[in-house]
Amino acid sequence: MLENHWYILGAGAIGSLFACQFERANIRSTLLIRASQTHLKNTSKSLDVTFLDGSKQHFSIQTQPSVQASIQPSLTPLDESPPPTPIRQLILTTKAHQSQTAIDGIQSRLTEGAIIVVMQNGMGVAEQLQVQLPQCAIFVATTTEGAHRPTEDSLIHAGAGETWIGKLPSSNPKDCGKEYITAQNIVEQWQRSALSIHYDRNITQRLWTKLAINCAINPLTVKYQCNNGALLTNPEALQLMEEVCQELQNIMTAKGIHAHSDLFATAKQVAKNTHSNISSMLQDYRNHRPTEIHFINGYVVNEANTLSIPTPVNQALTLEITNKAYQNSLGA
Ligand code: KPL
Repeated sequence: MLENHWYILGAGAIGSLFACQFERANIRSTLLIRASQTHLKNTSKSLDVTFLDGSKQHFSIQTQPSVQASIQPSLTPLDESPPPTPIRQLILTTKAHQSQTAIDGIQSRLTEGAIIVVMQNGMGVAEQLQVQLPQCAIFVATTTEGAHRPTEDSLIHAGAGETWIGKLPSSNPKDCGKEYITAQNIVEQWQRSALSIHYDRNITQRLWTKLAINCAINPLTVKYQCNNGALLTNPEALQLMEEVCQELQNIMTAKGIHAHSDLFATAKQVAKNTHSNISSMLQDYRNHRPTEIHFINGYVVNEANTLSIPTPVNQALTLEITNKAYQNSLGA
């Protein structure tokens, strides 16, 4: 039986959207946020949310620091925060490259059998957590909900999407039945919210299709400094997009993962549907933040290497974006 309380680690647009939609559905949520944002006490975060129908609502979401007092050097024993509560159900919505540090901050609060749902762009983190936290049940989710935070205390739910939850193949097949039931329970609970939530028995296929789309769009928007839709009128970008998709298709075929549809056609359709979007990678680049390139194209290159499949285009893009982002960070 699931508890009616989720901790959310990663208070970006998607983490905040889930927290607010959960509150509306009477599912308790606590945002775990950096100490600098919480003044080190359990407190709450104000958010003015604009929903899809244009209606607005003010939320006060419970927050806790995402780093325990014992490993936060600036905290003194005089700190008045209550002892950290155990975490039994967690959604990880940080950027992929922030996951390890974020998890380290709360690891000692995770209970035996804690449920962790990893919901972020890119891949590799859930597999890493399966190894690092064998006592936890790791699930993965992928969402197409569109949300952004124009300011620190406002959130806009800009596009209706769908969220799919599933389990990566288990290293221990005897756990499969139990995990299937837990995944179904998570879906049933989250379906009480206004979000569209589904279970996916073959989530790997969905994750790889999403990965292919991110590989084909995100680095190219940084390379050409353009919005998603502009890639479609740039013949050089389209050529690279097609090659990236072909490399992804080769790896997926070798791994026995069937794409939902033709990857290049899907990537072009997503670029068209999100025409005026500034991709998450270009947003990170423009804000001088680290990009997710190593969990997107870089992850693909590593997987391909283990299968001895050539991925020259993904490799070149990984290198180019890494260098470009580094140069950019020097100018920050
Ligand atoms: O997921 C995205 C991202 O920006 O990370 C896409 C699908 C490219 C939409 O912008």
